Amino acid sequence: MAIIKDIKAREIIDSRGNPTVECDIIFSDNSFGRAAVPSGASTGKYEAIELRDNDLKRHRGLGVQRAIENILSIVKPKVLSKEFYYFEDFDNEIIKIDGTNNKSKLGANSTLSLSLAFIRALSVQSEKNLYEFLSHEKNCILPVPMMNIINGGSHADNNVDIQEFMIAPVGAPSFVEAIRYGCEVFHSLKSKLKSKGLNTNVGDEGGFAPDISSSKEVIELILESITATGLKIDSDIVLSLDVASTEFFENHKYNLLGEKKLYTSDQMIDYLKNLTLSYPIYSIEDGMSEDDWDGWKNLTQELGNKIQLVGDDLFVTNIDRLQRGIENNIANSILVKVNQIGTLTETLLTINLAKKNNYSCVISHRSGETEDTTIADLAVATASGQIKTGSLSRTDRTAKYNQLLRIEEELGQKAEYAGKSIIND
Ligand code: 2PG
Ligand code: MG
Repeated sequence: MAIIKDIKAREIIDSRGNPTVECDIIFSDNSFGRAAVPSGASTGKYEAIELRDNDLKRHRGLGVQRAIENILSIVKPKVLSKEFYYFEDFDNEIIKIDGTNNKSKLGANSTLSLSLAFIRALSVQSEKNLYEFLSHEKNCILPVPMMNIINGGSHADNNVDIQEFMIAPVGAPSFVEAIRYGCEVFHSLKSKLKSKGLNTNVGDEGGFAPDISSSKEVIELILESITATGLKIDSDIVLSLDVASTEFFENHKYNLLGEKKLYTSDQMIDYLKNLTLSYPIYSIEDGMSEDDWDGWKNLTQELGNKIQLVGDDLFVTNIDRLQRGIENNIANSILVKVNQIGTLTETLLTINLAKKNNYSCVISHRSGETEDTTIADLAVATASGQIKTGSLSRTDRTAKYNQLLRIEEELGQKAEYAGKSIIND
């Protein structure tokens, strides 16, 4: 049982130099939990509301002092000294205080920081690691990392249309080896880019961000880099994409500026289908836009039994949107981002619905991140089998991979790497 003795909240800085919310919760027995909130760039329009101050005199309007004030003046007086048995009780109290269906009163940045700080304090109180405390699974599954080694779209200042080109080391025997595969390919790719006179600076998620207008060319380069390390395409590493197509969906057309192509929904599906026929791509996220349900339906009919089709902007970790997807046979996988919905409890309900309906779950970071590693524990606790948390550079990304390395070490023989089990065949 938890009684909250104190709550603190502060403005900290995320990986893009923007303010975000950090919250501390202290129980009467001094158990302490701290959590910080991430922030997206290619946000879906159906996400819970991230409250910003819009005061142009501070942080270009991006300050989060109002969200912090909501924690301290609205939530704190209502939860202080109250008894909570389960974290769901605490989250439901916050959901009730907010009272809206998109967290627009308190801000999802304030509700999430409270929710995650609370669960952290609870796990400390029970003297368990977070993944252990949260887990109801028999198996301790370490997720396959989808490592985003080329950044494009709204995460980089280049002309690459597709937002994320990721490698997934499904053939590695363990998580630690999966990370080694990723690092070796990352460095191999860097040398390749250098040798071609291409830029090796990195984008928001720590992947390289060269100017290469053709997606096929990007993929070829990644495949060459894999081969150069001695690792095998397909048996060791497969590819995954986050097209983030909502970002370039205008007037019912997909406007690929880098490729200089303006596609209808059907043409976009053909384009994606061609990529999957030519390359070892096992997963495509947001191949279609958040409002193009017909396009999504056709894409699922065309590719849904061959590859994983992940809904990010489409589902926004929202149980109602996922339910609509399930009823209409749309997509077969969901991207899970805690800040899209604003509490851990709601996130877990969405994951449960996905699992019950054989939709896979990919636990995900945001492009704006902090040193908070909660999603690493969440991926193991839910046995989701997949995580995407950026490239093999930048501490905001590697912090999550490093946490998973620690978890694997601690689990020892009990740890099972998801590996090829995630591939749809
Ligand atoms: C995505 C995410 C994370 P953002 O689209 O999947 O990679 O990007 O956080 O900018 O929405
Ligand atoms: Mg996405």
